[in-house]
Amino acid sequence: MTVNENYQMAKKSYEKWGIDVTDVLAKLKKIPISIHCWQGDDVTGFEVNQNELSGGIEVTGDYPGKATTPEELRRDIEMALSLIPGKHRINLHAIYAETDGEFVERDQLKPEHFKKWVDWAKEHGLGLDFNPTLFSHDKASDGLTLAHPDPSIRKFWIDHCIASRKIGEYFGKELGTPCLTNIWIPDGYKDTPSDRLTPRQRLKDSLDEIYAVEIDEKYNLDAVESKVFGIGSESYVVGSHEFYYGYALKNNKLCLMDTGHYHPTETVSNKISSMLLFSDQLALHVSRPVRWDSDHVVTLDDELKEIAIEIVRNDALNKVIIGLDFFDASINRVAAWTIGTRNMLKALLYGMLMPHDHLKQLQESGNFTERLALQEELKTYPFGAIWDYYCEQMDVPEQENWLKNIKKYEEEVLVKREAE
Ligand code: RNT
Ligand code: ZN
Repeated sequence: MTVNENYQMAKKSYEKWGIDVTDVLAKLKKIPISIHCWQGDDVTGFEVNQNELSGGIEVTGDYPGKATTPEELRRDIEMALSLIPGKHRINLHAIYAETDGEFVERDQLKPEHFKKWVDWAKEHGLGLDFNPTLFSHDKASDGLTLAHPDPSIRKFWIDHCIASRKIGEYFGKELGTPCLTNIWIPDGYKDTPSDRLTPRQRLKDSLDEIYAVEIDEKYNLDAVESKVFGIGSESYVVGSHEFYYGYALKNNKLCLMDTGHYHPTETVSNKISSMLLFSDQLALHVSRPVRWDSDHVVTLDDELKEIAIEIVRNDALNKVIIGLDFFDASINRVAAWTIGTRNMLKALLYGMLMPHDHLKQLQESGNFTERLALQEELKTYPFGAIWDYYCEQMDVPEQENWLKNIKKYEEEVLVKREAE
């Protein structure tokens, strides 16, 4: 049986429930995923005075072929994009600036340092998102940045964040699609604080200063990302969920939820509906925490599906900005992007192939037996056949066939990098 024959059969199963599969695929095509550039080089970046990765995040593994120049990184992203169906976005960090070998402090970064990224994004029809980098720097070596007691250190990071928002504005203007500029800071304490309020008061004041600079939302959207703990900030994180949720609501900013940033049994899927009642838009860093915020490559697990289902059934595809955040150096990095992004898309497709109105109705009428029965039976519907057809239509390899391309790329490009 061909991919198309399988598809035609599978389609009938969904049509039984009134699902217009052709329409679903047309919709899926329009969902952009913001793919993080930092999977390609283990969050290293291209700064002239490179610092070790800090901020309580960790990349483990030593797989050959890590990108060490902007050209290599872009080439690797292009490779991954050729295996991922759809048009997507690339998410950059300030440490990916290109300064022609000159040292430029982070508070001095300008749009021109990202011109090559913009030219490349234009060439490939990609949107760009951005993040100031408030880690891997000597002014962040004690684990405090925007909440630092020293006003000069705080000022440095405030200026860096303002510079970053201007870079975001530049991306938005050049590419005709608003850039999401997301602030995440590592600030926190290893041990029990004697004062939880003062650092949070300082963070609030720093954010107020950063956002006092007005930038048109047509070009740049601001997000804030919370966390529950990090390595070295096990007992207290200044920018907790409550902190940023409050801040975002009051100041009309986007709350960004990273799926690795909550207690192990707390799920982001269960937060989306509540938050959407009070905010027009939300943002996500889809990751996979394994026992801790380990940033494993995203797999098609129950929580990923549940997140996608929530976005789809609440008609929130235009309200939830989906970004990825994982970094694994123990496997082929280009494959990591491919696997994680394809999984995010698969989860969305899975969520779109469900009779949500009917399922909602079953719940409203108290028919929990049928609700459970149907939810379970749908799990073994021929979803894979629809996915394969979608890949074929979008001109990317279906099933595991993309692995051949990766292997070839590894032999011809990645392995050779090591030898140089
Ligand atoms: C860290 C946050 C943050 C980073 C990136 C590199 O815990 O998740 O989003 O992973 O900014
Ligand atoms: Zn994140």
